[in-house]
Amino acid sequence: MKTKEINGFPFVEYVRDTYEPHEMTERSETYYHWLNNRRTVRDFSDTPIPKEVIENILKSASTAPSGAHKQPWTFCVVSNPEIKKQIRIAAEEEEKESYSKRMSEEWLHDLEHLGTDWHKPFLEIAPYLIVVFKKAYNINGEDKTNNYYVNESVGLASGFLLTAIHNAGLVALTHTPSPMGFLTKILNRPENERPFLLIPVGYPAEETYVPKLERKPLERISKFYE
Ligand code: IYR
Repeated sequence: MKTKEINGFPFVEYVRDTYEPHEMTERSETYYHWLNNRRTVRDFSDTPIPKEVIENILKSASTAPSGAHKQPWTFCVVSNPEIKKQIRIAAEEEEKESYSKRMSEEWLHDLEHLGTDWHKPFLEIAPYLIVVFKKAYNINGEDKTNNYYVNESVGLASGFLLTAIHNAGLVALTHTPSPMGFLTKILNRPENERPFLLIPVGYPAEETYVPKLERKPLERISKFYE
């Protein structure tokens, strides 16, 4: 491995996989078709998953770029049935309140086609709950240090997490019970961490249906300036 110093810091030579244009086209198309099969799933099987798979998925998520390479995230992995139950009870309490009082008519209307409601049985059924926390700042003993672009960074890591889950042949739900403060309490997280997403992971239930969705075509999601 070739190395050198830049401004007194160690750098390593970046070694790339590169492809001819035709191969690049084929690979990018194959990847798109593979990724287009990812779906958010709400019905999980309780079939166990090797812990090592979850560990690899987390390592993949943590390869995401982050502001100043601070990696401002903690992935809490819950498989303990008692803790899952506590999370379900607390989430359903908040969701009941949201669906009946806090969400607007327009919001409820926008969700109708997804078939969601306040019941969250998947929080106990899925073998793993990955609770993503963002670190607003770092605590090192008495010292506090900054993180940068925290939402962007943790959003990117969560995206990497979802593709890693898809690659393992598993499914996930990006769940956002609101407000999420109960996760800080139940998981006993420090004051610098804020809950970001709650992601049940597992195999899909034996017979699983997902909403029939259309994805926006390229023309509606992009504009080329040539
Ligand atoms: N957090 C609620 C409601 C909900 C909100 C959106 I925006 C969704 O895309 C789906 C659900 C819930 O998880 O049910």
